[in-house]
Amino acid sequence: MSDTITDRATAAASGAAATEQFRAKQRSSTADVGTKRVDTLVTELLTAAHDIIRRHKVTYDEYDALKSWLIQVGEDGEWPLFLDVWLEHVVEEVANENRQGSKGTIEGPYYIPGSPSLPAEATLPMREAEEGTPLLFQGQVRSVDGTPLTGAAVEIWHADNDGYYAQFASNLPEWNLRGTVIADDTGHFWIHTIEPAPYQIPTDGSCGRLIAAAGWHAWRPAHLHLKVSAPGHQLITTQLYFEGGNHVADDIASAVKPELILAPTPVSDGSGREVTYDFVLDRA
Ligand code: MBD
Ligand code: FE
Repeated sequence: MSDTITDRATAAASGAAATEQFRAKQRSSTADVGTKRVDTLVTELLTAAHDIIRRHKVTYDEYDALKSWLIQVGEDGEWPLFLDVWLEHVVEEVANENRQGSKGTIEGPYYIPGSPSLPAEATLPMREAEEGTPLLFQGQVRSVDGTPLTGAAVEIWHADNDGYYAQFASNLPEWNLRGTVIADDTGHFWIHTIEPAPYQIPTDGSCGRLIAAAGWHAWRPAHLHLKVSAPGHQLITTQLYFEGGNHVADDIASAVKPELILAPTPVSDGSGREVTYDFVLDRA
């Protein structure tokens, strides 16, 4: 499988697309971070680095290895991947620590806004013979007080049965396995899709080189990405995983939480699996 990944989702190709996407959707510009805040955060970051260099007696060879690796991360376009895999989970933890409703987790580098709008019961855009176990993902969107949220939007995006994301790998239709499902009057939705495969960080780029150099593995467990929103409520960015799947217990991106693990059951007519998961949104 890793050979196929290298062919169809090279670090340079997926990295360039992720960098371009980030520039288009960036939450705010750097100008919004005040001088005092930059001073505090960057001083503390540098002080931590100085301390590590002293404690581990970092050599000039190691310093040059770092410098050349950092240059390469930018050339590969892998800053979005690097940051979302190794830092975003703590930013998400801090951002959402006071939420009462459903847990969220990281967005990752492969979200694209504006996916096709679909009715409350819908099949995600997919190829004619899309491979993978059929999955019916259904549920209800409610407010923290239990009120069903009429017309809530459930944006979903996920990898295919080979671990590829549309618009970040070649040979996939533009919106493959991406859609915005509008829940019905009672906040319910029924999404027909296929189960995604685990995701491997490209092995041919800087992140892959770091993983190999450190002796780590390169895998994220299979997951559905979601953004769930409704008027007057806080949007939830989350991911859902599959009980018993590979790397659920050792996600390279540290983004699994116990509340986010689905346990789908076989559909009685043998046509795949189904699972129910409800979203509870905090008030804005
Ligand atoms: C992914 O699919 C992903 O969700 C994250 C967070 C990082 C890399 C690839
Ligand atoms: Fe992902």
